[in-house]
Amino acid sequence: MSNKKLAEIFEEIASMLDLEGENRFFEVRAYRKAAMTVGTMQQEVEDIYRKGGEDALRELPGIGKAIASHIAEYYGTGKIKKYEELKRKYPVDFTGLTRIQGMGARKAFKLYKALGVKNLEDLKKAIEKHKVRDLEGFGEKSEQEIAKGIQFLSQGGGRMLLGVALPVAEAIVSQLKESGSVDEAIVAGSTRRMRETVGDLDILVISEKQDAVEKIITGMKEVQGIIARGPTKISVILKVGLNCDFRIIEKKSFGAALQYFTGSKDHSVQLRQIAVKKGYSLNEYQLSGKNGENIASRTEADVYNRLGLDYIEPEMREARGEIELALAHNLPKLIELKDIRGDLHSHANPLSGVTDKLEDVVGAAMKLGYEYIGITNHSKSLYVEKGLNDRQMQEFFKAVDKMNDRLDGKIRILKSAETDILKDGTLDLGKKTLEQMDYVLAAVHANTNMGKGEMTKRVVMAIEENDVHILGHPTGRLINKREPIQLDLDKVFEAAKENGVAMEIDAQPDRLDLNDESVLRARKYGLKFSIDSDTHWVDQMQLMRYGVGTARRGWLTKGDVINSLPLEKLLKQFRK
Ligand code: DGT
Ligand code: CA
Ligand code: CA
Repeated sequence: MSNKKLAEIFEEIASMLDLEGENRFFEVRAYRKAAMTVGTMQQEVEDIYRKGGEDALRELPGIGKAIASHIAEYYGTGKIKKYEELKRKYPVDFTGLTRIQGMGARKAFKLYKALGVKNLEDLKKAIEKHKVRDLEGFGEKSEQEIAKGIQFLSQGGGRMLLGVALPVAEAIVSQLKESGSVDEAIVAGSTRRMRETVGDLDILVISEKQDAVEKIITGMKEVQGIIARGPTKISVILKVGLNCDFRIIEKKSFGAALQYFTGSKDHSVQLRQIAVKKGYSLNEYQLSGKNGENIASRTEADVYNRLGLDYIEPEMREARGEIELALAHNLPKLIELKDIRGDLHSHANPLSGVTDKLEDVVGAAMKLGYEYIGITNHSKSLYVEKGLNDRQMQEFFKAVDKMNDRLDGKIRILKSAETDILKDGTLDLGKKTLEQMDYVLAAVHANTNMGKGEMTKRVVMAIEENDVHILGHPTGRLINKREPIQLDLDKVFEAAKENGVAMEIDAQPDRLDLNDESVLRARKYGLKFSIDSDTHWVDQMQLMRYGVGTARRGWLTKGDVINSLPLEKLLKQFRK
């Protein structure tokens, strides 16, 4: 059984315990953390359990004795008794319903008690009959917002987060490579382009042993079953709920095929038009000359170059003007993961009980070879995150100073905070606290329903009136879950440019905020960016690559990104 299912169960247990009353706070936290750990892990929890038992499970962050025994129970009996018992009392599909923006478990349970709504289908019907607006605590506006939320969900339906899909694709590719029956295997399609969500996986395989390849594919634990097979293509459905197309190709067509199946479709259409103008033709086998002769097919670079273009990185292939730049030999040199020298958004809140300890976060940053790690705990008004007040912040900074002394320059911990931007555009921490920081990261968290004018004023004010250095997750969106706050981004970019404030690209796979299109737009203002993992526990530091992918989709170079600077230069920039 998949990690995802297990994570959903823990998340539901947390929600139901939360409904049981205030005194379950710590239990709720524990199950939430377990859900996060399991839901974002690359390895299968089942494998860990089968190999190392409960002891191995307890080595994982946030998995204590009780939860380890639930996991064992689950893989032993297929059930978790505690979950089943709670579910009898709360027979509601919290997982499905809470995907709607603004719908927490509490609201969902209210709808169940009042209207018998158990799942999304029931809720849709209740809304069509306008039954929700008459409930206490809901009203007409709230009914409309729920309807909007449901629609928003259905538009994104079927596309999976890159952060979930890419690790699966990589696991499949490495099994193919290790099998000995293939010469090459590579991920293509939207996954290779690092699109924030993917419709299906596309994997190219060079092999002359089609039967062997098919056998390997059907034997993989990720694969649920075959949907279709032809002479060069096998389509399967994966257990994660995604389809995967395998294309088996010949070595000599590798470049042409990789170009074709990486897409995007619009990019490839433009490329073919260029071929046609030259009297050539281009398909998934080769670039053909006037007499049908093969003039390029082995590598992608050959194909682009023979058409008179420079090689275009996959992340840029979206028909957004990259073809013109490639023709003019004027493509930007995109930033790479190895250019990142530190992370400027991470959490290590000593009070939260959810985030990892400071020394663990710092240790993980050192393992990645970072020169610096900025710790940005939440500020006080975010009480659900146990945000720190001024005094607690200052105490935390003292602890950071001490640790910096001990570290003796091996890595530098930077003092900061994810300071809440309040409703009126002021910041949630005092001037004295702000002055003690190496830099200030500020972000909107509460009162997110403001209209566009008001919200823009709030954010612009925060940028102009304060010494802010980074605007954190500028739009607040959660992909397929929560719509962005209403913001006139051009006004924000202008103010940010004027005041030297960097825009964040938050690398959490469900955020990717700013998104690729907004990055592309912000880039025109000559703004700087900070690509951050927003780590809540150390495993998440690995998420940086999704932020870099988004930056590359927005055409950013190393020079555009402040956390590619060496420490001294970065600090100098912050002091300006
Ligand atoms: P997705 O799966 O919706 O996230 O997006 P893609 O880009 O992976 O699209 P998909 O899986 O339908 O096709 C994979 C690639 O194959 C696509 O990027 C370009 C190529 N392709 C598919 N259909 C066509 C087509 O009709 N014409 C051309 N030129 N290329 C196509
Ligand atoms: Ca695809
Ligand atoms: Ca496909």
